[in-house]
Amino acid sequence: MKREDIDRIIAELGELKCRTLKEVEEARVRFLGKKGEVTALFDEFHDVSKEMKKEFGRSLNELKKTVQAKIDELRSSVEVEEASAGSGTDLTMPGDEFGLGSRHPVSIVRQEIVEIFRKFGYDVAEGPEIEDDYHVFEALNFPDNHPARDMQDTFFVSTGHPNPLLLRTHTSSVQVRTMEKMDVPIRVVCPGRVFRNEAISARAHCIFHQIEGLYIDEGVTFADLRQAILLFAREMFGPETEIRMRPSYFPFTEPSAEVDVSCNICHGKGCNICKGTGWLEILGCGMVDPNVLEASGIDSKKYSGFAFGMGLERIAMLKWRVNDLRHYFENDLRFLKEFEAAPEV
Ligand code: 2NL
Repeated sequence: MKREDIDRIIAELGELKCRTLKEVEEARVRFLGKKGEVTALFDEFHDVSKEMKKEFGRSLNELKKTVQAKIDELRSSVEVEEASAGSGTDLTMPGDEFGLGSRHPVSIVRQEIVEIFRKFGYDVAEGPEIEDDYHVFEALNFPDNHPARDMQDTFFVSTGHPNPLLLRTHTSSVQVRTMEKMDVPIRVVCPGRVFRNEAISARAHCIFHQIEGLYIDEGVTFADLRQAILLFAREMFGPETEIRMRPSYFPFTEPSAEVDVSCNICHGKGCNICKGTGWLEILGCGMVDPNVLEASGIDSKKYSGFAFGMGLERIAMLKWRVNDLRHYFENDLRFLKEFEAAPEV
């Protein structure tokens, strides 16, 4: 055994390159295997003279460690390469699906309605979900003893306060804020989330969505209201659509009406969607009560206006015939994926 044998192995080690794990294993066997070059030197060690044993012994142990470290290093770098681009990856495989999501049915309906009213010249206004009694009830002509003002029907955020905060029960509060800020003529639609203290079932939910509209100018009449609603209904449900108005009551409008559209499923013949009547109820509306105009600083002798409101889940139910309200809030992907794939812009 000679010094040169050790130096030769170190030199070979410096040149060593492996491209596959198989080549790494072959290199390990070549140096450290039973018949390997390093193993052979250990065998020759028996014949080394006594005085040289100490020096050669240390060199030999160092050599073995160096070889082992080099093999380990080669193995891990080959493993990294193979994992990224090597034989383990098929670059022709199709990529993972990049899900864009889909629009929620309530968003689809809201955008459709907003676009129709934009064409008619209406602006869109939004406002706070947490409101005060004044903007939700007082300014809208609700009498002090009205049941909606009760804890039973409305969620209060704070109580025992001279001006308690509550979650808005309709988006009319946004229209009140618009009347306070903007000059007449006013044309706005106000879409948004509203809250009522209801037990959750297929037909009721404590959160839902509304869109309300308001038009105030000189000389606005009930005929204008009827025509605006008719044009909207024909844009939304098709050009053949007819409407009918039934007398109703809201504290903030006088007179008030409930609007039905002709059933576009059975075309008036009667089906289980319109329950045999040929008509579907879609919204409530009326002429803005003079008290409501005056409360927001609008001269009710000079100006008049109409307002309307509808529930977006209700319209979505008519459009897609999904008759359990809870589907609209549970965000089950199997439900959401049924709707238009285009993301909201
Ligand atoms: C419905 C009925 C309605 C209004 C909302 C309104 C707002 C102002 C003044 C007067 Cl600031 N009225 N909004 C009027 C009539 C009906 O909603 O069934 N909503 C789901």
